[in-house]
Amino acid sequence: MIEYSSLDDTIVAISTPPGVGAIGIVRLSGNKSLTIANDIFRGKKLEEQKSHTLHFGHIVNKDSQDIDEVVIGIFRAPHSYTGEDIIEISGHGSPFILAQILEVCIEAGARLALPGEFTQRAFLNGKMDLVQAEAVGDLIHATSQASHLSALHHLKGGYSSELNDLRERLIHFSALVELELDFAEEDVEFADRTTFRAYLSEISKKTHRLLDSFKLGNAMKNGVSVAIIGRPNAGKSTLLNALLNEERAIVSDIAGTTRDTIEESLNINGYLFRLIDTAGIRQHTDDVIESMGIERSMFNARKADIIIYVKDLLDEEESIGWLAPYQDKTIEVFTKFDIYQEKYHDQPASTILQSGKILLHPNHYDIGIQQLKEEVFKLAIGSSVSREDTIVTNARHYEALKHVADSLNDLASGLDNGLTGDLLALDIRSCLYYLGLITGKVDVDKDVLGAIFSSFCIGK
Ligand SMILES: Nc1nc2c(ncn2[C@@H]2O[C@H](COP(=O)(O)OP(=O)(O)OP(=O)(O)O)[C@@H](O)[C@H]2O)c(=O)[nH]1
Ligand SMILES: [Mg+2]
Repeated sequence: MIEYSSLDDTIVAISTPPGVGAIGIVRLSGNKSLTIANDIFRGKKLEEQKSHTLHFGHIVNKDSQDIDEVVIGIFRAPHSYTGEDIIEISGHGSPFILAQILEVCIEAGARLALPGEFTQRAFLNGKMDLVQAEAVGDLIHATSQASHLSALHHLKGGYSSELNDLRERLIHFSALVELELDFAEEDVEFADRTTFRAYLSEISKKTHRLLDSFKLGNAMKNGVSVAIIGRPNAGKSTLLNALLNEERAIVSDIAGTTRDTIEESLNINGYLFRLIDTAGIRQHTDDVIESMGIERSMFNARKADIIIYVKDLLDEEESIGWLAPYQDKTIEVFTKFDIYQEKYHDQPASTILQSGKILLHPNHYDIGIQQLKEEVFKLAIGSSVSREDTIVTNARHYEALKHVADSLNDLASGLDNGLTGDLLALDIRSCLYYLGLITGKVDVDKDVLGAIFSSFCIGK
């Protein structure tokens, strides 16, 4: 875990990813950035240059030997990402050269940055709140259009301003209640209880909307896991391949073909879905490897956000009873309708198809697959929360919001029961505290900060 570091040091890191590239960037932040850069740079005197300017020159080692031809960018405090003096050295993108530039920066007095330390400084220097800092991490790790858009919305401060609005209105009421306490003997009421009660219902509704959005937020950020489950030979791997539109899994008429789980990503309407093909589940098997695969399938089914249960229409055996508790997250798909029709003389699909179930026919597989994608999307994302709304994507925020909802509840019943001002003030404070935890307006535990920033990459 990252140490809560001192802001006095000047930190340095390679900010571009490891490996060979056209250019690579070494970044310095801190009050000695300009002096350090000046010491190792042959070109204009950097300390005399204006902010937001670029300068061509050479980086040299302590024996004055050239390391690289570079362009240096100057961003002076407070108008920089971290709020401190920042120097960006753009050199040639060779890991060897960049490591040497890093080394001379350290020799000249910089310290190697910890993961996320640049962003941590931006937070500590008040350039962004905690929600925005976390959004930077989410932006870097965004893997789909949905996660990208939501991280951007958080980074721009949309979410923060919504939370701050809630906080400010609570603070206003809290101030009035506290004022009443100062005039306790006079029995005055500055804070209008009826207005406040109405306002409480409003913020409680907002909080619950944010809490509800977490299902979608989690799906945006981490993707939705979809386990493809069914008996051996039902056509699970065939279905996976069709969804992915590539021959990813081995398909054969031998039962037990898939033995280990196969995981692949699929993008539906800009959201990431993680499809997991599993070994066919049958109750009795003596094959040790197969039974291990089956156990894993059951585990995946339990863990998955959504289950696609694949059933061969000709398979007479009972469907798998243990899936019953997961009915709400299960979509049933029938396969081998072509063989079924042959056997039962062109039975129309309507005779076996009930609503909400999907039939795959090899002659128009595409239609069934499209329908299945829509069902999966509907089940996972739903339509309760619009994408334009603020969406909670972070488990830490979700936990804090649950506490906010609880303390709002306590406050409301306190008001309804005519609780005295001093006790109301306590509940308001608890509510404000949990709201403040999300944006970092109150002192956030150092370990929590450490955990947040250590998940960033070095150089960010
Ligand atoms: N006729 C017909 N054959 C199908 C259909 N779907 C799958 N198959 C065939 O059924 C056999 C089994 O398909 P797989 O996709 O390997 O089945 P699985 O469920 O992955 O099987 P395991 O991995 O053994 O659990 C293959 O020969 C497929 O070509 C279908 O709709 N109609
Ligand atoms: Mg298979």
